[in-house]
Formats: sequence, C-alpha cells, structure tokens
Amino acid sequence: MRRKYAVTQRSLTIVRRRLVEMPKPLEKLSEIEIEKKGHVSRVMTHVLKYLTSKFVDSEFEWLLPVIFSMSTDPLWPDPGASVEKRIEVEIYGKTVRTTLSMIIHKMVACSLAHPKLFILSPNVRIERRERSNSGKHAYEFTQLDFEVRNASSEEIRSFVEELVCGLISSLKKHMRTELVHLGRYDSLEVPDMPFRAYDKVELESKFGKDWETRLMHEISEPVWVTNVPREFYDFEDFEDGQWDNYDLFLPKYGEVLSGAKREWEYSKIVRKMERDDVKKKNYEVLLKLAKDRRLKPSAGAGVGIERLVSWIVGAKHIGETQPFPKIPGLVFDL
Ligand code: ASN
Repeated sequence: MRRKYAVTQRSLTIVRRRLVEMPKPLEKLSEIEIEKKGHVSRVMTHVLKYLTSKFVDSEFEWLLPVIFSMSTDPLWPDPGASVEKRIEVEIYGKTVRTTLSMIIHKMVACSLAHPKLFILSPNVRIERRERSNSGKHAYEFTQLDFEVRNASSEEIRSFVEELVCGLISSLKKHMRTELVHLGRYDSLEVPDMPFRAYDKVELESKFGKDWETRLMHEISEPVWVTNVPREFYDFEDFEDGQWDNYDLFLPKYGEVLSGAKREWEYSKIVRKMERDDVKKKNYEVLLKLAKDRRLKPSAGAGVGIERLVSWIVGAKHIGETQPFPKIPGLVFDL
C-alpha cells in the first residue's frame, strides 16, 4: 500500500535541492569523470584566453590581484550576500581582511593610475553552508573585475554584450568537440543584441521575493537587471531613488556579472556609509581620496568566471568547473 504524502511546494524544493550532486575532489574522480573534467577545463582555458585577449586588445591594463588588505568590499547591504564569516588576521600589527572583491582597489587604481583596468581576482567569501546546494556558490572563486574611468553604464553594458556574444561564437567555432561531449553545443546560441533590461523593483512587484528564480526560468536570452539597491559604491540618485547599476542574468542559470557606475563624491559616500552602518575606519584611503577630489567617476563590473563557465558547460554545480572545488560547508584536503 502506498502512503499518501501532502506534497507542498516547500517539500518539493527541498527534495530538488538535495538532488544537486556534490562535486568530488580530483583524486576521487572516476575515469569518465576525469574525461569530463578535461572538457570543462579546456572550455575554461578558451574562455580565459578569449576574455583576457579582448580586454588587452581594447587597451585595458592587466593588473595582478591582492589577497590581504585593510579595505575590502563590505558586501553589505546586499540582499544576495550571505557571508557567514569574514576572515581577518593580524600581520605586522595591522588587521587585514581577505579579498571579498577588489572593488575598492579598482576605484582607487582607476582614479589614480590605470584609467582602463582589469584583474583576475581570487575572492574569498565564506558563504553560509546551506548554499552548498544552490550549485552556484563557492567559498573561493575568481572574478574578472574591470573598471573604466569616466565611462557610463551604457558603455559598459554594450562592451559586455559584445564580449558575451563574441565569446559564444568563438566557443562554438573552437570548442565544438568539448561542447558536444558536454551536451551543450546545440543549446548554446549566440544571443541577439542589445540585451533586454528589467528594473529590479518592477520584477519584485511582478514575481515577488523569488523574482531571481522566476526570471531565470522565464528568459531564453541573457538580460540585464538594473536599479538594485546595494553597497555604497554603486551610484544612487538621491533625488529619484534610482540606482545606476546592473546585473547580467543568464537563462536557466541566474546572475553571473554585477557592476555599476560608481560614487565618487565624498559627502554622498559618507552619507551612505553612515546610513548603512559601514565602518568608515575601514575605508580611510578611499575617503581621503574622495575628500581631496582625487576619486574619479568610473563604471565597471565583475564577472564570476566559474559561474560563466558553469552556464556554458551546463554544470550542475559550480565546483565542477574548479580543479579543487571550494563548496560551502565542505572542506577537502586540497
Ligand atoms: N565586482 C563587482 C562590481 O564591479 C562588485 C562585487 O563583486 N561585489 O561592481
């Protein structure tokens, strides 16, 4: 006799979440799994080669990343952030933090010395362990972060659109064997430009709190989500309450890039830090530069490299794109 279960939406979500298979460490993979890892890694290599060449050819300077600094991204207030622990250590008598993102460094470098820059930057975000099941979070990942002095949001967005479309057609041309093996050759299509843009506030009133999941299943092409209230460094118009920022969402996947036009005026930055309870003493250099009017207007963005590759190869979990998976709550030897 079969028992009847009251299947609620919540229990279905839980079952579905448990089904995401956790990636294994390299030394535990079977031969077939190693073969698949090779396909993914060749796609990753092509993605890195394509993107870095495009930036270099477009006259961006390639900066090397930092790991420890007194100032890093507060990742607050951001409705999407869920860092359970912030790593702070003492070195040489000073408290430093591991990089959550290189946003502060980008703003400073772009203002003072490198008007067009990009960095492949390791980000350490100790995400809450429940996020192991999202398939999209890793506690270490690489962000391709870039910033352009005096650029507008529109300029950054069209640069990204060309980058994404160029990347997909290049992958289809040069990575055919790998994409066929991974079952993604036919479904990966070069999108139409310009990408559609949606206002986050409107999405929330249409789809409710779960708007991100609803949106990614509704779209069949990449789209922009704009006007997202979040950290102090994204530009906010105090008159009309609009935020000049943007996230790139990919179909059936979700967010892979976030960026904005930046704040550069001292009084606005201070007002936002005080409003959001962000410790000003952690941002002394940025504040001093803004006060001395040496911080310049800029715009930019950061692409989650492992997320982008996960979408391209159709990975169930982001850890499949990492040689040494860094899954929230699961610490392997390597
Ligand atoms: N990289 C992002 C940006 O450029 C910031 C972040 O990762 N939190 O806006």
